[in-house]
Amino acid sequence: MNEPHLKNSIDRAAFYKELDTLNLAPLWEVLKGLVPTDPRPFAVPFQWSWTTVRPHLLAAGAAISAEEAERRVLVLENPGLRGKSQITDTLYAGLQLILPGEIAPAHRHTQSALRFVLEGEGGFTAVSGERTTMHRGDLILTPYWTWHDHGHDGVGPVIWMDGLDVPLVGFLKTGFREEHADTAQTSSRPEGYSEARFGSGLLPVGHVPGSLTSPVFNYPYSRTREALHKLSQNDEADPHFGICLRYVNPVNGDWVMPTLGTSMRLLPEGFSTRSYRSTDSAVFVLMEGEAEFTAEGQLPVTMRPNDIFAMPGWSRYSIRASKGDCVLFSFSDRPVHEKLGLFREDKA
Ligand code: GTQ
Repeated sequence: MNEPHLKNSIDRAAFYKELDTLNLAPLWEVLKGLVPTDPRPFAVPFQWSWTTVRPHLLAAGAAISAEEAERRVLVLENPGLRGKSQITDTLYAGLQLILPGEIAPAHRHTQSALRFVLEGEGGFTAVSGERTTMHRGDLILTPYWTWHDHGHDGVGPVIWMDGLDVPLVGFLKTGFREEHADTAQTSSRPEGYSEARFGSGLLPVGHVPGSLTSPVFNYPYSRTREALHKLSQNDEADPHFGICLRYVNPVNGDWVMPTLGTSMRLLPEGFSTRSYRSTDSAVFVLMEGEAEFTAEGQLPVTMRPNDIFAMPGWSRYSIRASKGDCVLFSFSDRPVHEKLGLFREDKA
């Protein structure tokens, strides 16, 4: 063989083949892709319409029980990531259905999960021995490695969106899961205990956090909504975010979970946000009003209540409150970007 230091003097194809047999590869063939000039998500901006999806979720209720399924969920699969159970390059989201009398059995896993409630009354989640009742618009947390089961004491279907950091935990190969010995946990504390202890602007003196997740595990919509409306009577809407509040871990002021950040915004009727992009990818759920989402390279789409929109990282978008005051929930992987010094935003 020729001496490799004599540049361009050897047959490159044969050389690469020889490298390949040794589990070696030339960086210069892939460098620009490995270290891109800017982020290139596989995910595309995409909307799921509630009126289209809901009947199929109810059909899943006829196809399988919550107990057999363990979690009866239709995964929201981004068209750019089919077959991977991902709504964006870093996030998982699904729509979960529970019917009266059913139990989604207790388990725990290292993935962090949030529930954003969309429909129904009487559903509940139990986390670490405490139940919380679900109402539309509530944000409920199941911190990593905590036992949780879901149930339903009321009538009619209960539906919520699950948001998890499954792709992130999968990439890090840090996924663990256990099934609980009992289908449902027994309550060890009364409902409302965590709210009294951590969610009333008060903290127990000497509290030592046992987790990176907020100990407030239900952030009720009634309070979030009231806060936004009160602010909207006084404050100017931010040009990029409108009236926007993030959910906070009262123990440390951080986002509610180490990997997932959540916020709720109000856009007054007719308000248009200025064009924005950031490195984190996000999932939006419209709560009230109607909004027109315009994402880079796409025609505007109309979002109606309970519609869901996936926004890949570093994609430009703007949002217009096209009918009524618009209330919009979102979650994203921003806390991870911030902790790693990778968060960037670009405000036009
Ligand atoms: O409710 O625990 O959508 O473990 C995916 C995985 C929901 C849950 C999902 C889960 C759950």
